[in-house]
Amino acid sequence: MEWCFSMPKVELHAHLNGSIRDSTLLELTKSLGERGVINFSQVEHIIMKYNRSVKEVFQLFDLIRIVTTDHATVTRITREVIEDFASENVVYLELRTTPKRNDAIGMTKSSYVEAVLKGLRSVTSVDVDFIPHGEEEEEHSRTFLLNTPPTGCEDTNNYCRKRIYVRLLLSIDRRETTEAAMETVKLALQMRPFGVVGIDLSGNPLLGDWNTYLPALKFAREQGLYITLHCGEIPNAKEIHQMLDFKPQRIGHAICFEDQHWEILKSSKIPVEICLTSNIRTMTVRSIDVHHFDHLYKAKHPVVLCTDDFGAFSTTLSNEYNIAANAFELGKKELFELSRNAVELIFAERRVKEDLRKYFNSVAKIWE
Ligand code: 6MZ
Repeated sequence: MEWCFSMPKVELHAHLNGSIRDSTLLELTKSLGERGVINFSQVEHIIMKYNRSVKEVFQLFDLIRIVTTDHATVTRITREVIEDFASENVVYLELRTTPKRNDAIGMTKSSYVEAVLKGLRSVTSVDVDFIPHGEEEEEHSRTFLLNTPPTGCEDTNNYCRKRIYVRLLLSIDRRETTEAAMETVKLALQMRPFGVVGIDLSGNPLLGDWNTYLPALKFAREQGLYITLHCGEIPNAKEIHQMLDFKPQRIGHAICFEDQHWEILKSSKIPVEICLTSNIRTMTVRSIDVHHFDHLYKAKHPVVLCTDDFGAFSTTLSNEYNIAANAFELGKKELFELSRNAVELIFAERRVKEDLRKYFNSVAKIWE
């Protein structure tokens, strides 16, 4: 576990509101209870439950939505999530979140994203790079990570400060209409100068229809945004086919696939974001020893280990690597290569990728 913790890591599938610290979620929920907005005793069991079915997970998300949707809270949880990932040596984080409207407090999708950006700017304990770099920048200026402190350096003085790249994906919720999905894509385009690199499709897989989001996803792609889709969380052969035909740059989960889907996936080489704990906890995969990570990894298909919702599933990215190490008998070198290969799957601009490659090369000897 120590290796998994100290190894530099890349997180590509993390939902902001699923990654709230337990302590923060309890504090916010209690405070709303005290103010009479919610009945704490009625929702406490949803928060405290350990194994949740897919349905119960989305009940929790509905509760989180009530608890967190105000500007100050969005800013706070963004800051905490970044601090938490940086503290376990995540050096590149692609954080996704669904822009939300809350008319009662004057929140628009745009002001929601502004609150996230405020959270990014408000991190003081680690150095955060979230503004994209122009092609014209000098090559030598892209050494953000090379100045990262050595493993084990714990002081919080300037020399030992951790560094993390953060880029954002805006999520379309499966409950949304075509117009609402389009609004999110337009917002993502506006926010590109502030580190928004792509679009995610997520939300309760039991709801919604692919054709509703397709126009917005096509538009996003035409405009050069990257796309990742939650795909195959429940058995839905037709939709899985449609999603793979769309050829997104990445997909999340890929659980309820049939032979025909594996064939298309492998020939199209679409990378898969794998969330082991999430899949086991939601019982969409029966047990770790039958998890599809194993066959994708052995087939050398591009995969990346991710947390999904580290708050909702009480995990960390280091823990996900540790689980993979134990379940699939991966050694230190294999874990490091798995982490390093994720750099090739990021959506950030070329210079970030180059800096990450250089950084992983510079620390590789420790793991070889
Ligand atoms: C599908 C998921 C998810 O966007 O409010 N979300 N969607 N499958 C999953 N796997 C279990 N985990 C999280 O973060 C929370 C939202 O992300 C989506 C859901 O829409 C959830 O409400 P944001 O920051």
